[in-house]
Amino acid sequence: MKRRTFIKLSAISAAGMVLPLQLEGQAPAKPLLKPNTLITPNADFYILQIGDPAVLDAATWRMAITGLIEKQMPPLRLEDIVAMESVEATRTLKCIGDPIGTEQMSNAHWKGVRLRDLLEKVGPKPEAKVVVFRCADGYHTAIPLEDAMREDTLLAYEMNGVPLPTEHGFPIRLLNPGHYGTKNPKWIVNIHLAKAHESYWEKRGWDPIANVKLGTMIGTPSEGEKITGGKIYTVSGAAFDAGHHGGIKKVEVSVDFGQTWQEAEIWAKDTPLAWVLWKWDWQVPEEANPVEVYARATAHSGVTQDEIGLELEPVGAIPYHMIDAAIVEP
Ligand SMILES: Nc1nc2c(c(=O)[nH]1)N[C@H]1C(S)=C(S)[C@@H](COP(=O)(O)O)O[C@H]1N2
Ligand SMILES: [Mo]
Repeated sequence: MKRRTFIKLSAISAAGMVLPLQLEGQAPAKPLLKPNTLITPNADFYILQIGDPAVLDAATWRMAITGLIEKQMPPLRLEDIVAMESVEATRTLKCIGDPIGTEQMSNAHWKGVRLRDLLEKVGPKPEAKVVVFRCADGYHTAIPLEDAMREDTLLAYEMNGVPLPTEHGFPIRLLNPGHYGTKNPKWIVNIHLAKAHESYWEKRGWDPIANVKLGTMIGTPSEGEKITGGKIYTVSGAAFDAGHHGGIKKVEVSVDFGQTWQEAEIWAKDTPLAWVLWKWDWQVPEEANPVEVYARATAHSGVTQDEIGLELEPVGAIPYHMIDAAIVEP
């Protein structure tokens, strides 16, 4: 943009007119919305595990299905899985240990196979109650057989159009809808059917069910951000219920300590198994002041996020996200 044009637009903006955001400044240093894409690029997707990522070789990797099964099958190779009927889905992952509103939530487009298609080949015995996943890094976790047989429980081998990156579980990880990251094991080397199993994190006190709780994160503003008074500022973020309450119906923002709430615009969404992205244009008051920005989600079932409270560890947080920021003079 020519400098003269820029000055002119800035002047209009300072007078309080609503300008398209992209015209407000030259090459803004940070995105105006956060998240700013429905699909998180692989390079930005959060990464979390108990140790170092396991580095596996597709040529030698094998995954055996063992335990309470009717029919033995030779350990599977990656090409056996890729040869099966594939499914694609957009899915959000969120960490159970995520303090309210931090960065440990991302969304990708995945390709894989239905876990149940594999389990049907071996035939779980009637006494099998859980499916245990053993991973190359020593991690292990179990899910109820009932969940494993759901149509949308997937073993993924692609993430955003490329083979699963090493950090995200190459060659195979589980995508277990409705459940926190703990129940989405990476680098799987064995699927074992059993009567019961105590998983890695359960041994350390975390919720064995790990159902994702209704939640919202505020991406902009960030903690401590200085917001210019007298202008439009776009408050933005993501909300997710993992399908437990029918998906996100609306997101509201408060900049007056929760006295009044303004409905945000949901500008990107997929199925309830993916987050929704929202934004709200705030006409920031002129006067310099500290400000708190809150955001809360309401799901289609009618449930709304609670007022600020304690984090409900170890079952995952539900109280709404709150950002401390400051309005500063232009
Ligand atoms: N093998 C293995 N899988 C794992 C973990 C792990 O430590 N080892 N951590 C889990 C946790 S706690 C989370 S939040 C997600 C994170 O997945 P990501 O790194 O692809 O975002 O992986 C899950 N799967
Ligand atoms: Mo996690």
